[in-house]
Amino acid sequence: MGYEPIWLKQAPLPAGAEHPASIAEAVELELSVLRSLSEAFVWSYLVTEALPEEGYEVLVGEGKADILGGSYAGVLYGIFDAERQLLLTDTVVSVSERPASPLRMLNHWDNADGSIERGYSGLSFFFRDGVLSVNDRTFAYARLCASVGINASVINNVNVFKDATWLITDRYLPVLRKLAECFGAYGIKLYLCVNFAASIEVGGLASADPLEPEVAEFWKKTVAHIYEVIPDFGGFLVKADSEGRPGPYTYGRTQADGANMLAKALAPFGGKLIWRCFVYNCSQDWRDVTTDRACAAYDTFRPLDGAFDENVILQVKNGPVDFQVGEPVSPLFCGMKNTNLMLEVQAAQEYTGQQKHVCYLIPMWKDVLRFHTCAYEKADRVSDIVCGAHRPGGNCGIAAVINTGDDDNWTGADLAAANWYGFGRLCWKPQLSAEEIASEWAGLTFGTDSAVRKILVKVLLASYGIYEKYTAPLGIGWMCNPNNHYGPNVDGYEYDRWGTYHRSSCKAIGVDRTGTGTGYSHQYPEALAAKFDNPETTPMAHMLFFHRLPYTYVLPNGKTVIQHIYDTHFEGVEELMDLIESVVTVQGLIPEKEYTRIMERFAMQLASAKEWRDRINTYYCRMSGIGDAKHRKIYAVSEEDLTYPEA
Ligand code: GCW
Repeated sequence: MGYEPIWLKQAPLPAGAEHPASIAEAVELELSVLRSLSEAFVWSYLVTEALPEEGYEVLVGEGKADILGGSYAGVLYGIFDAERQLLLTDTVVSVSERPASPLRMLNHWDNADGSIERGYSGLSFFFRDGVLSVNDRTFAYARLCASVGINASVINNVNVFKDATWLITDRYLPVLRKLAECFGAYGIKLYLCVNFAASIEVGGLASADPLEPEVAEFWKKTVAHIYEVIPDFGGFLVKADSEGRPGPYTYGRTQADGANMLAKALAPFGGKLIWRCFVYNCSQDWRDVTTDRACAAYDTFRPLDGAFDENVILQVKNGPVDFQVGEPVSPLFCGMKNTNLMLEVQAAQEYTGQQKHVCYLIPMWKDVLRFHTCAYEKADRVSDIVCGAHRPGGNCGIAAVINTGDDDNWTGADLAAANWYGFGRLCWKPQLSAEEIASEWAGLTFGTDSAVRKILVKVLLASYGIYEKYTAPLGIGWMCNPNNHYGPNVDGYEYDRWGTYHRSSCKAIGVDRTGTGTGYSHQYPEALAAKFDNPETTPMAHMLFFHRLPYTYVLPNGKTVIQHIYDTHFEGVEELMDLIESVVTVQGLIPEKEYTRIMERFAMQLASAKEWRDRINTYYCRMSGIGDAKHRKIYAVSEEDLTYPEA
């Protein structure tokens, strides 16, 4: 399978160019691209200690432009900035930049057999049938990543099985070294996910107890050997005690015991240990209404605040449950002041339409990043916390479960590449608006024709809101088909073990997570707890996440819950149809291949959106017995079952 240069297509490498063997070579190569884009300037560069390591300045003078970087990586980022400027504006102005987030990381959920967990863009381009390869595509990937400032990549799934458990051994280390060199040429560090039970599965020990000296010794030796082969190896990412994966709990140890043991093996080499907070009971009894999965991560980790080694970073999903379309921000960002934190978002659209639906996620991620945690007097936003405002030292950042695969266009849907592009840009500069990012991406990918660009930006910006409207209402989440998580199924998870319930009855819907309910809201600082305890001050997007409300409850927008459900579901589909109609006008203005692919996806999205609308509306109409005030088509069995609100 081939691959397209997507947002770098207007900045191709010189024909026949060799892969750079070092970052200095990548800088030279990229400089030649810059020269081919503009002869109006004499281009030169300089690495200077006067700038922060990854920072850069583009200094434009009479007929010349100098690119200064705090390192070769800084210079490289400066060159990509200049390329972007030239492609979007035809000229270059002076800029001075440094990245906001120290770690700007991609998490691939690629399995060694080549499949991708929650992958919607084909198979892995790293692995196939247990074999890892480094090839043209890997270099193209590294270049795309560097062009948006990504500096770290975890190439394998957090669920580490079978062959992947052996990545830390000589079976894979020689080829991993090649991969690390390819990445290194673009300023990217290689990280691996490890199996917490590797001391048993690979090491032949009887235990994976983190306090067992033999186990610690196994990891010390393993890590020392990795660094012998790959001197600039980044470190490990670990999913432990979660969804069946092994972890310290098996031995009665804490999450800190597990993380610190691995961190100590990495510390002498400057390696980082990233430990996920996605720990919850996935064998809940649905009859048990007192256990609330939303509370799990905070309940587990908050008591351990301050107990982690300096090179440990806890990686926290943006919301307390699992990448639903509109979750509140995880309270761990408020409560872990003595621990290094990293934010995890999901660009792979597991619950947001699986790259069949357009869903530009930058607006949602921006909401997370600018959320006030109320945990500090100043600099209390999530972005401040994950960018190191309170814990300098560089052990923090932002990671995205990425949406790439071996499809020609990398992300299955052409428009989904905006999430990959935008993720990198947002990590670099969280102040960029969702619109600026969309506009950059559209201009780079499809050229600066203003009609095309305007429409694509409009589509991207509207997409998240539309998706939110026609799927599960008011932030309640789930209601999707079990396992594959695509399409509507209101009760798909209702009587299952995953802790994800809506508990709809004929009178009310939602879970009471206030202080008098499951108590989840009180994991936040007082000001936020008070806000979320009151439906009048709870954001509409999270209303049914925090509250159990009667269908007749009047929301802050003046509508009853049931009417709001009907209205948003009809509107979502209508707005989608309008959007599709507007995209028809770019036919002939963008390449036919891309246009056809985009339209094929829209057809799938529209069919699915209608299914969502009709299932949700019908379910709640039948359940509540309340008809739509506007008498639109809902599939209630009999009109006699329904009452109608006064007009
Ligand atoms: O939501 C779940 C996904 C799993 C994933 C898990 C996680 C990698 O459905 O596929 O496993 O989250 O984040 O670990």
